[in-house]
Amino acid sequence: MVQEKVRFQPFSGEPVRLIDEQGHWIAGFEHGLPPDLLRRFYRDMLAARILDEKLIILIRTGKTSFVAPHSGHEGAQVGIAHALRKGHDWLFPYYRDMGLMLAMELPLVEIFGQTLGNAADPAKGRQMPSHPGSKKLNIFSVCSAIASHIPPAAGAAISMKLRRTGQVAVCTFGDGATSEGDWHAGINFAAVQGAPAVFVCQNNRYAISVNISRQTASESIAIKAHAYGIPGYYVDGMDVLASYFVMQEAIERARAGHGASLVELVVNRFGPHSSADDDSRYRSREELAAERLHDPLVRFQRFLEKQDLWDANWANELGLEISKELEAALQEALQTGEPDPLEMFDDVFAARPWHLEEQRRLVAEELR
Ligand SMILES: Cc1ncc(C[n+]2csc(CCOP(=O)(O)OP(=O)(O)O)c2C)c(N)n1
Repeated sequence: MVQEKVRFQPFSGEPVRLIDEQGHWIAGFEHGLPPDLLRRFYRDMLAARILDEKLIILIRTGKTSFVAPHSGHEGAQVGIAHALRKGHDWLFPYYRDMGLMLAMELPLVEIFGQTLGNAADPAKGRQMPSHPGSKKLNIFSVCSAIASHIPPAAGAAISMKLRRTGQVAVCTFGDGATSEGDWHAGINFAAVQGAPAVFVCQNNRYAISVNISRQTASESIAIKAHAYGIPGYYVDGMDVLASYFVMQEAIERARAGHGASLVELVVNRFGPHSSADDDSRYRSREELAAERLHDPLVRFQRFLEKQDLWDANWANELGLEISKELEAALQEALQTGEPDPLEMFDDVFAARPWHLEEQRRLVAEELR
């Protein structure tokens, strides 16, 4: 039950911030991260931003039916991805996590296949867009019903503890999820069982049009952890290194046998809730413009610049390289074509029951 470093105190009044708006490192410890890793964080954040723009184009050109923009969440999502052990720990994500999927190295063709709902989609087009998952990478398939993935994440963590697998279950969600019964039941269960789970709220202060002030009377989301007897970390999620280091501490704390925790990463949602939303009806353009001044990418760029790890030429080249990679993956996914409609009868039951067999026969006849 040994945990190496304890750097962060739960329930801080101010959010944990390690890089200020001007890009200065303001923590009381050395980050000790190699230049390659720092640049990798930047690459993943930039790729997430470019992916977001590309997904919006897919909506506008009618190639997909749903997108939940993640711009503004890049620092939080890249921090989470690099803090867990990829392919070993389990991730229980939510629909705004496409930047997280990218940083988790979910293959780009799968990301686009899932978005298009075509034959490149491991779920064979049977999920809603922006609802990926990966058996190979231990990524639980996104659930549309808000917070319904919290109890399964708690259950997985309890199983990891009983089986002593050394894994951790990391579960992400928005502030709106914290008003669901599943959220409280799941966190309470994981907490009382001392399970290795980290529950991560990407608090963008909106649940579609509902502002956080109408969501909860608590002074923060993190403070709710008090009620379950676990630590609650309050973090500036626009700071990729604060997100990374706090997540790493919470994950390694869980892995060392000290139980669950709650991490609140405070972020901004730069886009509308989804492609089906017009946020100008409930959020002033002035408010949005003010939020955009606190761009997580710009802050991290300033930090890198101070260490001679960033220049405009390098960043432009990187942007072009990422755009090309994304376009190539999109074209590859597009070429796989539509999934076979008969596949909708597969994978639910080990042996197909008679009534599905009958329906499958009728559909096959219709298709002929
Ligand atoms: C149980 C349930 N109720 C309502 C909805 C409709 N719905 C979809 S997204 C959403 C807002 C969730 O907001 P939040 O959890 O803050 O995450 P964000 O979208 O802001 O990242 C709602 C109410 C749903 N999917 N499931």
